[in-house]
Amino acid sequence: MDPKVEKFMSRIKAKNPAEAEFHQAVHEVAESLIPFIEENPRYKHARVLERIAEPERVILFRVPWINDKGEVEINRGYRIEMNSAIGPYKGGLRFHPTVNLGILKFLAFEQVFKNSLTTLPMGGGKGGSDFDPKGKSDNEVMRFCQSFMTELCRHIGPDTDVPAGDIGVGGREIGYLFGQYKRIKNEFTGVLTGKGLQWGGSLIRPEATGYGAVYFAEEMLNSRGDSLKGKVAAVSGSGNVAQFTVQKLTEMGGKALTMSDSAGCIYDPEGIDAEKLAWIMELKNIRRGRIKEYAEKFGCEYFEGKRPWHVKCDVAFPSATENEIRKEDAETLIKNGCKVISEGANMPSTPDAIEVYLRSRILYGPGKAANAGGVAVSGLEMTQNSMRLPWSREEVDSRLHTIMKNIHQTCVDYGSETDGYVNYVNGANIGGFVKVADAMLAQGVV
Ligand code: NDP
Ligand code: 2IT
Repeated sequence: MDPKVEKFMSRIKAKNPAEAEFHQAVHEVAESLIPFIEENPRYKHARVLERIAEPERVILFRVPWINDKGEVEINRGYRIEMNSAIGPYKGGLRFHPTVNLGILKFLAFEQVFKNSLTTLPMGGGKGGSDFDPKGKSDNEVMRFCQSFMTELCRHIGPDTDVPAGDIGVGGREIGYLFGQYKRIKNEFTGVLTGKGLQWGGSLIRPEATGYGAVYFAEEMLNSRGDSLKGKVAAVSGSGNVAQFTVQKLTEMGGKALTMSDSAGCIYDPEGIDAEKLAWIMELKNIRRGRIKEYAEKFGCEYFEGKRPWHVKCDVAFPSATENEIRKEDAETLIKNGCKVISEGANMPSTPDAIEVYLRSRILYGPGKAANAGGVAVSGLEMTQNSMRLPWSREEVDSRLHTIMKNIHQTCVDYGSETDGYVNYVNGANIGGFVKVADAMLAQGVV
């Protein structure tokens, strides 16, 4: 390891003990940025990287609520306000039992660079709770959301901090959160994104992350004179990001062979076409069932407890959660001919899996670039809310497409190596850093 990176990381670890995912995210960025900062001493003298790695504010609170049996339950709520140099804090809320401070700090840290890459004026933040929506009734979810927002509402606002969805937080939760915010503040504002279309939401926001990850894969392939047409893909997850990845991939002439959830994965060699996807959307978004039921319904294989990386594919779209592709999975993917990884999820590949991709010179689009379409359309939702004027589906989709092309170009500009190989990790980290760092320099030591 570069001794400068090692020294920087030992301070981060000492200051943020027991936050493994945060260390992992910061380490990856430090490896790209420390050599760049050595060549650009203005960032070094102002200690910009050290400041970026320290949240501007962390809010941690009790979320008490009453379940359907009349018992009191207590969860923990968080909001990490990471960086506001280029706009209000912006980023999702995650409700999942694994949520802790280190996970949300890694997500907030990634969000700062991602939001900068979109070119829109958004700072970085993330929040959530260890609340598990699985198996809870609608009423329980509503009471939890109301209690969560009763505290969160004093910290957020349309010009201060604008949360959205992430794992376990979709249209239903955003509705309950928005209702409670409006009730307490007596204000109808764009304080959350991912809202319903009748009350300030944007067309294409639900689709945006998955569509964006597919547009990004297409851009990477185009750079090598290829395209997604006729390609077969392994997709993990079966939530928001995975569903719209499969939809757009199919529209663009590719075929998704797999989807998964936390219990296992399905493998459908015929491909998950539009009709089967509609069935999955009903299963996951309305009935809230398990992906295993797909195998029973359509008569294909189901692998209990497995992720889909053993399946032969041209492209992989990890779209479930962090660290879901390990070194051995990366080696299997490459051995089976996979040439493109476009990350819909945040940090789905472990550092040694990323090493395998880069050594193999495949097209690897890291999450902060490839999944930026979601927050980009959140930014467009904020714009429409400010104008009090909604855009058409075509307008939003074409802006999303342009943003993904621009992010790709930024990665090429900052990540091209002497032999022409594009290291999208360096490209995204440096490309995302420059705008935030220059804003921090201009605004003084704050
Ligand atoms: P959803 O809650 O809609 O879906 C999550 C999916 O991933 C489900 O299929 C879930 O399975 C699976 N999953 C979640 N946690 C685990 C786990 N620990 N192990 C195995 N499978 C798991 O979330 P999203 O689709 O919104 O988010 C997916 C990923 O995309 C996350 O990494 C998120 O941070 C990232 N992302 C999301 C954006 C958005 O706009 N929503 C934007 C950018 C990134 P199960 O139902 O069994 O839990
Ligand atoms: O990780 C992410 O970029 C998101 N969950 C979306 C954030 C947002 O504000 O739309």
